Amino acid sequence: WTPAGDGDYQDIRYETSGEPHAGIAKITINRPEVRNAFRPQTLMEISNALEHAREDTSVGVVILTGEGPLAFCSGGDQRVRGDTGYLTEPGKPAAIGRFHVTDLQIQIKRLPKPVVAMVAGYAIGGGHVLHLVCDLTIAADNARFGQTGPKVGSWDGGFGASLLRDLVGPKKAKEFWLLCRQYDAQQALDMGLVNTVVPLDRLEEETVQWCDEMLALSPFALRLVKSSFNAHEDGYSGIQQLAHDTNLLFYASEEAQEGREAYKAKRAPDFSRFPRRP
Ligand code: 2NE
Repeated sequence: WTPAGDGDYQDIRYETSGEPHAGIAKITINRPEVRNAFRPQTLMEISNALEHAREDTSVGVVILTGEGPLAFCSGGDQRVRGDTGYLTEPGKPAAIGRFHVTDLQIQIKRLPKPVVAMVAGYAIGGGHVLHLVCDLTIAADNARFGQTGPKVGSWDGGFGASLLRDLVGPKKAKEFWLLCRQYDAQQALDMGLVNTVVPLDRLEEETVQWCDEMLALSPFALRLVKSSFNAHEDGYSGIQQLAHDTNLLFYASEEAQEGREAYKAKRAPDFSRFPRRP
């Protein structure tokens, strides 16, 4: 793994893979002293790294993970939780809170490349929702999953409810939120919450193998697969994404180019040579 991106991250590491596994970007939440809880800075850095991964045409798949074997992510850092959201400058009396994680969840879902959650240890609270919004989850056998919101006076009624419900069904999803229990890796696999469970010492090897398999496939087909799922889940915004993804392909056609060339040449477009497909 080679450091990449802006390079001056405080809360994360952003790295890209080399041969023979080139094409993978890895974002690691690096706050193991708080079980990789996120503060606004963490989320802004992940967002920045995702933007790098998106723009980097050598990257085909992104891994999101947490530093160390104890936690993927334990959600919002409760030490910087203010009365109006999470604070960027917790010491300041006039600090205004926000939920930066909302934008990040959407960014992960919209990223036109697969994002794989590589989970060792706890994926809890907002950290659990982060794995939900990833496209795939590879869990180590020590992984533990759960929501804690109602214990700490919070909840995520967006993706934390809807995606969880899609994955495990409404009764089980409500159990997560109404009881705040934790579930081990095997239970998570049995309920369809994760894609596979592997021994902790094989977690990265297995995740990289899954990434390599995706990297061998058509990148544009993967992009459309991802946006097809969003079209179903995200209403008009999801349809918009899929529509513009297909527009990318249409722009490459002579038919679309005839419209552009005619406009630039200030002449009427001639679409007569293009078939009206059955
Ligand atoms: C994750 C869990 C289950 C781990 O337990 P354990 O026993 O392995 O570790 P421990 O001792 O609890 O934690 C180690 C250190 O990390 C800190 C702890 O306070 C402790 O610090 P020290 O005592 O060593 O100083 N730590 C862990 N999680 C933290 C957190 N989220 N914020 C700040 N410090 C944290 C266990 O630690 C746990 O249950 N953690 C809390 C999980 C939680 O409730 N997260 C917030 C949910 S709300 C949320 O994420 C959210 C939302 O609902 C809506 C929008 C945005 C965010």
